[in-house]
Amino acid sequence: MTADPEVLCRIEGRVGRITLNRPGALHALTTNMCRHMTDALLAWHDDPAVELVMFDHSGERGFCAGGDIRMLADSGAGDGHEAREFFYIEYRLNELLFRYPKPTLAIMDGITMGGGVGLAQPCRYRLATERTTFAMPETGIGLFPDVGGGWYLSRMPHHLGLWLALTGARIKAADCELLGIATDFVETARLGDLKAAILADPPAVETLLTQFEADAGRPPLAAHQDDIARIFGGPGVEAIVAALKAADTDWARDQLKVLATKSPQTLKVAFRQLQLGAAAETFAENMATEYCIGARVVHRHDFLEGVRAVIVDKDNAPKWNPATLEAVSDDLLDSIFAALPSTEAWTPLT
Ligand code: QUE
Repeated sequence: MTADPEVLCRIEGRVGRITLNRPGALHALTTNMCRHMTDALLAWHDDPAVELVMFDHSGERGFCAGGDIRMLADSGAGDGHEAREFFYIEYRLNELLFRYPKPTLAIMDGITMGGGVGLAQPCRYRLATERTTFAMPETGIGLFPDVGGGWYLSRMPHHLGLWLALTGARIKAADCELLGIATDFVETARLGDLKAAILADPPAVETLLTQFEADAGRPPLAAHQDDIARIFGGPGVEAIVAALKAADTDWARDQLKVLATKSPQTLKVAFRQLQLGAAAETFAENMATEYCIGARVVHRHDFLEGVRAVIVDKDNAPKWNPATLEAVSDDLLDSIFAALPSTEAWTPLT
């Protein structure tokens, strides 16, 4: 380990504790961070000294903003090897967590987006605080809502997961509870005491969460869930846009404005991804599909342009190509979703 590791994996008491430690980049995940977390989880898998795994972050500024997308874009502009390697390792970690045999807990205190969602959602206990901001913002950079989005988002009630995927909406703790994204709400100020209590007595985690649980308040999304259920239950992205136009409400106009800023290609990719994810029989099957998508979209214009506009130049004015939903053909989508040769396909850890 270097003097300042990007992720800290150690045993404290009877808890395997993983602390994201890349505060300068909002703990955005690198390939090496994913490798280290995987190694720790494999080492703890059959170690009786570890009774629970806890994910948290160092510093103040949020749990995890996503992945190292500058690296992904640099790689995608070339041969894409590093980008595919990142997805391969990250998705193996996501899938390992999904079927991990010990209780797992993630503390989503602050920004929890993209790659951070992939760590938190497979955990049994998912804590939100008043500082939690959750989103899958990838349609805004021409990527796609990966790390299991096809599985989790398509299983949320009332098509709310598709709404999250397409709009990239940021939601707070009460909405996270409404959608099942968070299992518990705890005030940030009490997290230190809660963590200490869990580290001291991991089998008591359920009791402790009940003791520390606070009220997240009313979920603002409840006011829109019927509209979302009706409109986002449409048969495709164009149908959803048409239904929003027909709805003729301030809320619907706001959704249209948001969707108009997103990559048309990614909107259609995400729609198909969630359809396939809903039908997937296993999480691993879903991740193999997402890996196909990832291997293709990192090379495409919209991802390179999205990262330029949002992350590099910060002009927030990406020029998408194709520029309209109508111009995103089924042939293009088929090429993005086509199975990889078996020697290149994603497989879960054994
Ligand atoms: C979509 C994304 C990401 C994003 C913004 C999007 C993402 C990501 C970051 C990010 C933010 C702040 C940082 C950083 C990365 O932003 O994945 O290093 O300091 O990691 O619209 O998918």
